[in-house]
Formats: sequence, C-alpha cells, structure tokens
Amino acid sequence: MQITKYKFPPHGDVRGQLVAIEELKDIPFEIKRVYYMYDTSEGVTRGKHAHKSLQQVLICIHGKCKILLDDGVEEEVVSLENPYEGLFLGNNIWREMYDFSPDAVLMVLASELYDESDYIRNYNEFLEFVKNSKD
Ligand code: T46
Repeated sequence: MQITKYKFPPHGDVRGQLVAIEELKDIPFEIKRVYYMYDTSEGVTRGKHAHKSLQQVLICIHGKCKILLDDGVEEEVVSLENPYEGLFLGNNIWREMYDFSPDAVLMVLASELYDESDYIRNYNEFLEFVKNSKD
C-alpha cells in the first residue's frame, strides 16, 4: 500500500513555529471542511469505517496517535506525532485511529462536506466495495 505523508515546512523564527497549508498546493484537494478531535478517552479506537469518495489529510497538531490503514489487502500503521506532518487518506481505505495521548488533538482537512451516505461502516461491505471498484 502506498502511504503518502506530507512534511509541511514550519516557518520558524525566534517567536516559534507556524505551519501554513494551502489547498491544491500543499495538499491535492480543495478544503471544504475542517474538523478535529480532542479529549479522546483512554483506550478508545475511533474511525472503523471507509469512505466512498472523500479525501482527507490527518494532522496530529498536538500530542500523538496512531492510524491503521487497510486497503482490503494489506494493513499499515502510521504514527502521527508532529504538528508539521500530514497523512493523506484517500477513499477506499478502512481507517482506525487509536493510541491517542491524553493531550492529542487530531485535525482533519477534508475534500467534501459531511455526508453520512459516503461512509462504509461495515467491514464486509468495505471489502465488497473495494472488490467492485477494481472490476
Ligand atoms: C474519518 C475519521 C478520520 C459531524 O457532524 N460532522 C463532521 O464533519 C464529522 C466528521 C462528524 N460529525 C458527527 C457525526 C457523529 O455524530 O460527529 C460525530 C462523530 O463522528 P464519527 O463517529 O464519524 O467520528 P470518527 O472519529 O469515528 O471519524 C472521523 C470522520 O467521521 C471520518 O470521516 O475519516 O474521523
């Protein structure tokens, strides 16, 4: 599975760091939505779904967490622990977010507005969807 991880250059000076992300330049889509999760309870796994068409970039802007990506054939685990790193998550990828540190803030840049009909929440349906997408 190809994993795309971005390293956004921090504009650092004596005052500290600043990261800027521009749509279609630093990431490959127009940003229609931004959301973030924080105060994640210990031991929790979030996600456990895939998307039919949504593209996203995940950035752990504080603390750390792990992301499991599953394309229906293989699995990879990516650690996010730097505020200047982004993980691209395309459609057709089952994702699970876990091992959140208590101070973790996971921010997500998304290519589309929220649409429940884009979610695949059942793993067997996901496998079927991936299989049909390849036909
Ligand atoms: C994804 C992973 C990485 C909204 O009302 N608007 C939104 O834009 C989002 C993302 C969620 N919600 C509501 C829907 C649920 O009642 O917030 C609640 C929690 O959402 P969900 O259980 O889907 O959250 P996660 O952390 O399991 O998944 C989220 C995204 O939903 C998903 O697209 O790829 O983060």
